[in-house]
Parts: sequence; C-alpha cells; structure tokens
Amino acid sequence: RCFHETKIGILGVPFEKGQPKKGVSQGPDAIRKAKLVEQLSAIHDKMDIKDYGNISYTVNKELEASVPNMKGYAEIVGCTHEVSKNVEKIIKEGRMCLTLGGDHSIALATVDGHIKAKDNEICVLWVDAHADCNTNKTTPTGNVHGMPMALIPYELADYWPYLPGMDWHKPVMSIRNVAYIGLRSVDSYERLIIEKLGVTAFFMADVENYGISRVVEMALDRIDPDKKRSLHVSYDIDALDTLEAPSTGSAVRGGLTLREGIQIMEIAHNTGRLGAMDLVEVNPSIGSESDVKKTVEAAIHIILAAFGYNRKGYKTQEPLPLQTF
Ligand code: Z70
Ligand code: MN
Ligand code: MN
Ligand code: MN
Repeated sequence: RCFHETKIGILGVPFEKGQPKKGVSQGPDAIRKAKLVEQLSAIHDKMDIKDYGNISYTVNKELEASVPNMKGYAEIVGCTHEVSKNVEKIIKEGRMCLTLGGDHSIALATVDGHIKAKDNEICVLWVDAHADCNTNKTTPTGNVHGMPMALIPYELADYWPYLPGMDWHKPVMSIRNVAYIGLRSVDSYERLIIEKLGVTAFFMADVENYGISRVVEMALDRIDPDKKRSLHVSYDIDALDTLEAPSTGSAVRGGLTLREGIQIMEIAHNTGRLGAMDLVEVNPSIGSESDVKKTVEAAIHIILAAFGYNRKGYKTQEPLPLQTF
C-alpha cells in the first residue's frame, strides 16, 4: 500500500456555456453519483478527501456580447473567476485539486488558480482530441471551450483584444511548459499556432508510433526538464476513443484506449508532483444509459489512477517473508 497521506480537494464546476450542448453541466454530479469519493477513499488508508461541492457564481449581464466570437462571454467571466479563486485556495490548503467539469473552457481558470498557488512553477499536460487554442479571431464556432489554451500562455496574449472582466487573469506561463497528448481534430489556425510556436504536441500518430508510456515520458521531459514543477493535467474525456467515452459533446473516432488513458495518469501519479487535475466534457445527456455508464466509469478509472490506484495491486507494508526450505 501507499503509506503517505494523499490530500485531495474536489471542486465541481457544472458549467456548460463554453459549448452549445445541454447536459455537460451534469458531469460533476454524475461522476460523484458513481461513488467517486468512496472509490478514492479505498485506494489506501491515508486518503484525505474533501469535497468542496459545486461552484456558484454571479453574472454581470453588461459583459454579454462585449467580445466578438465568444459565446456566453458574461457567464464565462463570472464562472472562471470563481473557479480560479477556489482552485488557488484548495491548493494553498495543501490539497491536490481535482476539478470536475463542465466544459473545457473552465480550464483557463483551473490552470490560473494553480499558477497563483504555486508561483508560476507549474507545467501542463493537455490530454484531448482537440487543441483548444483558437482565439476569438480564428475560432470556427465561437465556442470558448475551443479557446482556453490560447488564453493561458503569454506567447498568444497579443493576439487577443482587451477582455473586459478578465483582469484577474494574467497570462504568465509559457507555452513551453505545456504538452498535448491525444490530438486528432485540430483546426488549421490551431495547427499554425502549434507549428509556429513549436508547441510540444503528441498526436494520435505519435501514440501509435512511440507507445503511450514513451509519449508521456517525452512530454514530461520537455515541459519540466528539471523535474521540479507542479503538474497540472487537464483531461478532456474526448481524448479517449468514442467506444470508451461515447457521452461527450465532440467525440472523435480513433482515440486513446482506456488502457492508454489510465497509463497517462499512472505515470503522472508516479512523478509525485501532480498538483491539479481537471476531468471535463462528460455529458450524461448524450447517448444511451449504457453509454453514460461507460463514460462515467472511464472517467473514474482515470481519476483513480491519478491519485494512486495501481493496476498492479497494492503493496504490502512489509515484504512477505521469503520461503525457505
Ligand atoms: C473546435 C472549436 C472542441 C472540445 C470541441 C472544437 C473544440 N476546434 N473542444 N470539443 N472539447 O470549436 O474551436
Ligand atoms: Mn478540450
Ligand atoms: Mn476535446
Ligand atoms: Mn501514492
């Protein structure tokens, strides 16, 4: 077994205005209902889990439509500010922060809160079918869940207009400390950004070529070569193949197996530096009952791996005495 204390803070963010489909706001409660806390508690006997409940926030209606091509702008501003403050607080209380989405727009705030709690000494693994790095000028949809990675790093700050109500959000981290895993649906301007900035990006073809373990090792090596940064994993469930996670808003075939999806988090756990994790885009309103069950179970397996559940089984405290003859 694992004998060190594992302190986790769970934050639910039932937010769905960053994309057009109803239901993704039910993700946090669906994951909790499938006994997340109970299963986390069973990993070892020093699990210390605190559920901070679901976030609430107020909306300044005057901000609505104040930025072109950003749907739900006023709601985004209200929610993300609250998320950032909560994530910062949870990490400062000495817990790893597990944020349950909600759509992926909220990750601009979970990363922001993590940055503030750790004095910018963080790195980010973005596990996703999509690159989520459109600006309001390159977006084909206006959906903000396709934009958080363009808002986080300073390298893209000049490509944005002034964003009213977002002054709390300072793009201070470098895209050099970010790596993608699982990409297979990237818009043409997103590809331009990735190539121009030399963003560390492992597409599905790379997973195929190197295998998932080497991909994760290479990614971590690039974004945190000195092995000293707090690791943030922003995990979009649509990184998994549609067969593994059908209940999500923008499923793309040809994705990660659940085995690969779990392996990513076992390696992340084994760094000993996991500081925060987001699990987003589970939409219980999409697909059949069994689709939803499958998707929620996949999400839970991925989360359990992040916090120390190991498929090898538990270690005993004392090695069993050798048999002697
Ligand atoms: C597209 C856009 C996206 C998730 C879809 C899609 C982005 N690139 N992200 N589903 N999770 O609208 O910008
Ligand atoms: Mn995403
Ligand atoms: Mn995605
Ligand atoms: Mn452990």
